[in-house]
Amino acid sequence: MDLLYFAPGSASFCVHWLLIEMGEAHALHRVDLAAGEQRSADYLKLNPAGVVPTLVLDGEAYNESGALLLMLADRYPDAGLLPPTGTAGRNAAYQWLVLMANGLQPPFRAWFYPHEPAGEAAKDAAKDMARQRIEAFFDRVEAHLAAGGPYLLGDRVSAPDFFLAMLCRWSRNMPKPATEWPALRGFIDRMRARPSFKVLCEREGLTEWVA
Ligand SMILES: N[C@@H](CCC(=O)N[C@@H](CS)C(=O)NCC(=O)O)C(=O)O
Repeated sequence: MDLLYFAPGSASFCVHWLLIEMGEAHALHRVDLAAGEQRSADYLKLNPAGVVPTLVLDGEAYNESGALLLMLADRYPDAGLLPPTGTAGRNAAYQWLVLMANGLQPPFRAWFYPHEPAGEAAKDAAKDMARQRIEAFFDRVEAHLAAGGPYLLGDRVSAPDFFLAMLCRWSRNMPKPATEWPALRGFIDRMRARPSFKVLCEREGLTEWVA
């Protein structure tokens, strides 16, 4: 059975969500981030970066939430969460996932771990830069969704949407949360309305940013 190492509300959120959305049986291991379990010798064997998520498929451990979404969509094609290989839709799915993993997730990491880019003394500057990069990215997604939404690939939900919704949720306590962009707000409301989202929040014990 697929096994997900997760921590509530973290980067594992979108992977857990997809497993629930697809209705696939899976086991969960909750990683105690506060206790530093992610840096234990046993966990580092599964995830050398010492972060969640890790997904174990057929006995192999895999890392990187964006990549895990693609693996799951390929593994369970009946869920229809990626367009067929070689089509423009599939190309757009790769583009958006890599774009978000490169351009949106890293400034969130800097926002939540502001000492990492340049040390404790530069935390405020790191947060300010992170906020600007996140807002600029939301501007870009807003224009895209307004022109061709309501989802990233148009009228059908796909794996990258679960990644985007997770990242939007991370902005909920920022000065300008994703819900302040109108097309993004519509997207967020659609994603929050999915029955799988309710189940996910219940399973992870989350009460914030629940529809
Ligand atoms: N790019 C990685 C990022 C993973 C990541 O930064 N996870 C955070 C939680 S959102 C984590 O495990 N933090 C604990 C730590 O860094 O000690 C992914 O998407 O899988």
